[in-house]
Amino acid sequence: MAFGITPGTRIRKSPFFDATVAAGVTDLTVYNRMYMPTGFGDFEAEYRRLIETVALWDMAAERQVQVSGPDAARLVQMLMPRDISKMKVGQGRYALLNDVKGRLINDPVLLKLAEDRYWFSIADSDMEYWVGGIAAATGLDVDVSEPDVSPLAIQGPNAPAVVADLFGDWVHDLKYFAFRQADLDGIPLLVARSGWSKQPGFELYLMDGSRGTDLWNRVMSMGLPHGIGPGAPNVVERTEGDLLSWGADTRPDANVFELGMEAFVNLDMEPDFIGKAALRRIRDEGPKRRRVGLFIDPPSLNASEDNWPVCDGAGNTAGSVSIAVPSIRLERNIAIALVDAAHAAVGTRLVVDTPDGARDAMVTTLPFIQPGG
Ligand code: THG
Repeated sequence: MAFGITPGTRIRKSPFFDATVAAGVTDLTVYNRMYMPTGFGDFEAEYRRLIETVALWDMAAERQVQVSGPDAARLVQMLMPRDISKMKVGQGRYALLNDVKGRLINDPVLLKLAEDRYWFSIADSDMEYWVGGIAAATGLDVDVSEPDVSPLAIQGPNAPAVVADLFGDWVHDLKYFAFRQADLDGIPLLVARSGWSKQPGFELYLMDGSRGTDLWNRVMSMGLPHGIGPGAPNVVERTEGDLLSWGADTRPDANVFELGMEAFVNLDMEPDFIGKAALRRIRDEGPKRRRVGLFIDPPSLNASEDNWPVCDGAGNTAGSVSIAVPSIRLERNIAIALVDAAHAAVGTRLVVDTPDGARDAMVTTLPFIQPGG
């Protein structure tokens, strides 16, 4: 299928948009009502760059929702299924946000900028309305807004060397999701150890949207000796490594227990949070579905665009595929699926209804490839 995206003012351009066009972007998706680059014309080369050297990604569509003011920590804790009372300024946390029914509504990274200021760096759903609505309904003394902040990801085994060349050796001491304020020739930014890949990586949170091209070009030129090139979130690498893609791996009614993400939720802590009671019920009853890995029989498939149905051997619906791709490193078809708990045991034989016909499949453990593997 070949088609374009009709441009228009409803879709916002990233501060890095012009730079990615100059770098030869060929594919874009729409994410948080912004264009987001997904390819530069050679998928295999972009994958190799991420696994073997280093790639530069425009992640500005991971928009920031800022919570500031005297009650900021109280509001964040109401939303957040982990205890934030011990979180220090300069730390980040993976944040699985739930609604009152226990449905997972976003999976941002939470950054603590100050005792009274936090950012949620959000996935693809409208969190400013959610957070702002809760703030208004509770009457807490906070302001909820979108700051001028745009993440730029540097991902791959050579990412630490590139970021150290740019900022100094202190970057090696940053713990995962931790960040520090810095600047590059007067470009204000945060340096964070994070990014949506299983490779070593950093993100630069640009804090002046007029400097996007400057920052992109500066990182590119410093990265050239390290083999840097343009890239994007990689659907094969993320499937191999099992990074959750909210909206793809989830369903509108899916919860953290079904998704296998309950390690990031603390139902036994003292603070209450939205969804806690519902998630306790789900925990006690046991989740009805499970997110699982599948090996799908050859020949090689194209990446899935739809939730392909999954059936058991007798032809009964068992669930659906979230993403199926041909794994480049494993040289076989791999998939992530959401299936009824009865069909989730490792080794269970299932049938996937692909556009190329029915294919036998087998349930396996996630991730397909361990970090460093
Ligand atoms: N960058 C920024 N914001 C984002 C994303 C990003 N917001 C939305 C989305 N991506 C957030 N989703 C994830 C999911 C997983 C991880 C990071 C962002 C991740 N997880 C590690 C893992 O699974 O190994 C570690 C999790 C942990 O131990 O806490 O890296 O890409 N700015």
